Amino acid sequence: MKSISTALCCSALLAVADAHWIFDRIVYENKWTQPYEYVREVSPANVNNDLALIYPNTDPDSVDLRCGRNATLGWSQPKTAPLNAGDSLGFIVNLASVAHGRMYHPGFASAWLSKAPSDDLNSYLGDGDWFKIMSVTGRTAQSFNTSNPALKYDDSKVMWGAYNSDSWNFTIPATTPPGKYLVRFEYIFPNVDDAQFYLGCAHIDVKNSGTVGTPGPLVKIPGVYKRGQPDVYFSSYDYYLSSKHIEDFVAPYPPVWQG
Ligand SMILES: *[C@@H]1O[C@H](CO)[C@@H](O)[C@H](O)[C@H]1NC(C)=O
Ligand SMILES: *[C@@H]1O[C@H](CO)[C@@H](O)[C@H](O)[C@H]1NC(C)=O
Ligand SMILES: *[C@@H]1O[C@H](CO)[C@@H](O)[C@H](O)[C@H]1NC(C)=O
Ligand SMILES: [Cu+2]
Repeated sequence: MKSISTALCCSALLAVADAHWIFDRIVYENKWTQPYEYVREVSPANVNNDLALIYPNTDPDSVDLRCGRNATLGWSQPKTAPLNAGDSLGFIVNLASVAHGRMYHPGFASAWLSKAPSDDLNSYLGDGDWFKIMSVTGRTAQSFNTSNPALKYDDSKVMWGAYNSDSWNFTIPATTPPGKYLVRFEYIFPNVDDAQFYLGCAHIDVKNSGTVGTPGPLVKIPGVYKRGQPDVYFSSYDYYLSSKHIEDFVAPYPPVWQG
């Protein structure tokens, strides 16, 4: 009996840990770049196992909510990607995750920008203003193809648009003011108790010789979420099992800047 319950305990624990990931690469000029080439490197969690690197953040008040664990500075000195306002960019799930390089949990994703006060992105703490430039809740044309009849998909999960994708692409708004920015990708696996935040930040240099807008609303990270707020701390199954519809789910504040 004892050995059976031990086996159950540990394989279950492993399955949970397996389900984590980080965003370690960007899609730049339509190509998959290398891990940490443009993305700030993160540090493993202080837990004694191999999957510590991809352990998610569950503390909405932590500075690690900005760019991942120990990544408020660009200590790994990633490259800065020059691009034009209006160009597309993407973030990619790390391959080493046992989640097989995919966003394994049902949930919702977003992308954000914060302009550095100087030209030195590595020293920018990300403690300035942030605005949201993309939000995906339900399925879009970019969501993974579920129509292969040989594969059985869980309807309660595939209704979330970025679920099971290996990457997600978006556009830097056409009227983004020029400058050096942190671009942040966030995937939230909502939970009643401990919502999980999956994060990554890359360094970009936005050129814009055309019309320049006024980004907003502006928020601070951390500060943008409060533990227990109902649009983060809920069960993703609520939108499947109850009369709620995914189309009615409104991602947490702030709304996307329509620049
Ligand atoms: C994002 O763009 C890259 C490069 O074109 C592509 O390989 C990838 O499949 C795209 N991701 C999605 C989810 O469509
Ligand atoms: C955390 O970041 C600092 C730079 O701020 C770096 O020197 C250190 O190696 C990092 N810690 C870990 C555990 O990687
Ligand atoms: C999705 O997959 C189905 C079956 O595998 C295929 O027939 C269809 O063309 C695919 N759709 C897209 C948009 O790739
Ligand atoms: Cu997980």
